[in-house]
Amino acid sequence: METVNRLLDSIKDVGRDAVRGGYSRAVYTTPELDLRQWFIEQAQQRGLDVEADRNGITWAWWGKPRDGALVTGSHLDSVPGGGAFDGPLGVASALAAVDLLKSRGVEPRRSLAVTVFPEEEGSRFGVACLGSRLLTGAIDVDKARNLRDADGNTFADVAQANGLDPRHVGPDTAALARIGDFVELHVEQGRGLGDQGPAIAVGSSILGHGRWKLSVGGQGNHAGTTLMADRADPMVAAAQIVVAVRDTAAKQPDARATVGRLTPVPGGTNVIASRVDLWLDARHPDDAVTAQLIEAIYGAAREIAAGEGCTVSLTEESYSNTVHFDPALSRRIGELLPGAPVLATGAGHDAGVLAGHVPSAMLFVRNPSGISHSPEEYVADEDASAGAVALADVLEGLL
Ligand code: HGY
Ligand code: MN
Ligand code: MN
Repeated sequence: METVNRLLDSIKDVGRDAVRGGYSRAVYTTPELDLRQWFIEQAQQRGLDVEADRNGITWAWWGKPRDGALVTGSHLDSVPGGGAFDGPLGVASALAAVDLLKSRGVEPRRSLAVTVFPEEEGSRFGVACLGSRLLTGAIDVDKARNLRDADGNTFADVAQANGLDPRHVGPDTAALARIGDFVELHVEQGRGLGDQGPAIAVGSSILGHGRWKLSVGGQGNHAGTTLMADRADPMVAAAQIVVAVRDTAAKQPDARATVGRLTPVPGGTNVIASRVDLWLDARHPDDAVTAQLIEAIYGAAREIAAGEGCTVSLTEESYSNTVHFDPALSRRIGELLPGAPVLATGAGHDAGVLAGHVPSAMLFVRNPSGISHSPEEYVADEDASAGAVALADVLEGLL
């Protein structure tokens, strides 16, 4: 079995979710911490010097940590019930690529680092790419410190419990200066590569995307003693809002809008909820269109809520503009991977956050069904191997 597949196989039981299926590896939970330890051991076995920075980003160095290094990596955290490849494929491929470069006798002319970014999915604290946003200053540090998980734990407390000093998280110009070029390999989350032909594509851009929280307020009450005519049920309003989200986005070509998470409060079977929180993920290539989409959705939500005797509020939780990867770097990568198609992606990545600060690029590896953020996400062994070789070729060409 090729190295990259062997590496993925060695973590295949970490964080399995027996209820949802797939993997649940939220940042700073046991499965994700176990994967960090796995990464550190694998990197050290390759003679890489491992360090964690003040934002919890792990760097494994081949050569001295210095400015202008070539950096590659991805993330190890997952969405709830996620697939085996979203994140870990990029990390395992980077480790396998280091093996290939060493077996080729490559003597890097500049340092190379393999990095693991924490909380890329935003599954625990609600903001995607939290690690790279902190590194680049793309998130207000106080806002970050006060982000809370579902149990009410703040990011500051959880980070502190895991060895970080919350007073020191935030923009890190010294660490950022060490990134001369950043290349992230990732499973394709779509079917651009299809079933035939090249298994590896070069990324061109990332769709602008954001997350908003809608809170629908109603009158909590007893499910048995409250007549239907006497209700202000936020669950009924929320259900209509979910459909309105779909209907509004469906009218806007190329828009995507999803309500993937909905939490009734208090959430009892025999209780009319007093509040329903729902989270909206909306995306479009044109950031102005996304803004109009949110306006339209919020307008519809206000009308629906009023019709149900309820209220509704909307709060933006995070937003990332559409990003185009570095043209020169992407062109160079295209030369190193002749025939590789160029694909845009609708998924966010740390490479997208970094792209505003350092030359960044991405490689995508074929996922036959295109399904992701699901246990059905899949990469064939031979395509994963091809991805590791492609990454090694790119790194060799850039070193
Ligand atoms: O949500 C995204 O696009 C990414 O998978 N974090
Ligand atoms: Mn990912
Ligand atoms: Mn993802």
